[in-house]
Amino acid sequence: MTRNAYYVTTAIAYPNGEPHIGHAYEMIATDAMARWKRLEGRDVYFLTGTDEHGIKMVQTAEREGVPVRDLADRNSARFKQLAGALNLSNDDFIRTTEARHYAASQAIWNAMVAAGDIYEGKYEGWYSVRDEAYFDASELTDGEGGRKFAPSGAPVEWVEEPSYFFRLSAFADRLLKHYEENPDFIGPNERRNEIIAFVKRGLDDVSISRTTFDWGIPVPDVPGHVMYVWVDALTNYMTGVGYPDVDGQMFQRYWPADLHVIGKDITRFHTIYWPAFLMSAGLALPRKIFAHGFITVDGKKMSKSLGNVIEPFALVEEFGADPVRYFFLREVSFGNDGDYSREKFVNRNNADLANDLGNLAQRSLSMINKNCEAKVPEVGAYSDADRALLDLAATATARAVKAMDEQLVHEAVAAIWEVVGEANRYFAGQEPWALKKTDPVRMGTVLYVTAEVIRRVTIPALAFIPESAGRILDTLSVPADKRLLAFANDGSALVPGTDLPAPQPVFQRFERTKAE
Ligand code: ME8
Repeated sequence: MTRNAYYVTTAIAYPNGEPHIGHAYEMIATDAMARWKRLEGRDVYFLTGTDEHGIKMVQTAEREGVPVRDLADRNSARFKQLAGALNLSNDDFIRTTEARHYAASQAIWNAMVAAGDIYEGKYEGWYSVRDEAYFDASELTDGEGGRKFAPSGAPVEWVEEPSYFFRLSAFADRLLKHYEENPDFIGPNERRNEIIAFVKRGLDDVSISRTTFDWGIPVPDVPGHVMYVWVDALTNYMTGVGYPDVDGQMFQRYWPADLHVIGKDITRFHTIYWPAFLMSAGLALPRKIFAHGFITVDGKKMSKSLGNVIEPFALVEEFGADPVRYFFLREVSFGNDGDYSREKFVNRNNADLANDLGNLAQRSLSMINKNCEAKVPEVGAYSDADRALLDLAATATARAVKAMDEQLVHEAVAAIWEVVGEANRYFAGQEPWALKKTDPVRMGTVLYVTAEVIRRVTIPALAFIPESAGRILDTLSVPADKRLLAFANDGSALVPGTDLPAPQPVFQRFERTKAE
């Protein structure tokens, strides 16, 4: 029997600044997947949160002249607020500064010690604070004044410290075997190929403790050492389901995770370090890690100096959560980089939401309200066009299910909106307003088919634009317990004679230039 539980996570963001549009994007996409699995009837657990330790947090706090805990509290609250603003359906929000997470991180550390995979040594090397990684001298480039830079362009400094190491080098073969036997473990394929090539070159052991600062989780029984932030960060996924209580209900039910959604820059940590830590600790590996691309603004990398940073709160405030969600889900091929521009945003919103879905729902439902006593119309005989449209909706949902299983969110949205487009052509072609006098029975059938197709597309749309889709289903009097994909078919079609409330417009048009 395939299990019904489904555990999905986002990466946990660093709260060393305000959330940006890249963070919002990852939240939106992961939420769409979580909601989709719920629509499929799965028992979903969805975790997001903040990654609050590490040198970056310490340095930002120093620059701002605030205690690091205050910085973490302030910005973590903003991420939590963003989850609310974007209408995320997360079941928990984890902070790595919580006591439960200390317990989990120390437990996995102890398990790796017991397995003989942690040893004491000394670390010296070129370290980039921004990348949080040491680099080989051969990877560095020389800059002005003898300074050296990592491949990312971040400056590096020579660091020497006593450190504990994780025996990652011993895991290369086991990891390669795992990738081989589980071809879906890393997605998309491009990332999988990169990782396999990287691991095949051999792995170095990793330094996993720090002594130069104390903002971290203490290494058990070793005063003066805190864990390297990635050891504790990755462990959050297990803390969220009750680790170290491996016999507990939550861990039994949800671990291993079905899907970690992350950005492409942190693929190595998730597909090399994380499975190796888990293998060492004797724990099951997540089923899949999927890396999405990066969001640029007007074709450029977002940066404070370019002044093109798009503030997710400002977007939601101006446009509302659903148009923002829709834009990113539909416009960006999940797994590839994507671009935000106001023009593209407004075009998408106006075409797909305000015109195609919004106008169709408003026009057809207003006609029903006026001409069919505000009840689901009676149906005459179906024409070929009626059947073709209803069938198209069924196949589109099936295509969307398949696409969502492969994290091709944009394809799932496109499949559903293809039906919306077809329904518009159908409505315009059938001209129900002209049938009013000539053939009222046929008019009722056309309005019925239109309303029924709106129901069929709006159920899957609940994953993408939950609030608006919910309001459309309200105006179709679809009961709450019938809002699952299993009901988006013939057997649960609208019942003629059902009372319908007066329709209210659900979407808005926006202007390409912002009013000052
Ligand atoms: O990496 N477009 O935190 P983070 C799309 N704490 N996604 C982006 C992005 C952009 N422009 N910029 C960042 C961390 N992201 C760690 C994660 S997980 C155990 C620890 C994504 O705040 C990024 O790829 O730098 C990552 O998945 C997430 O936002 C958090 O990034």
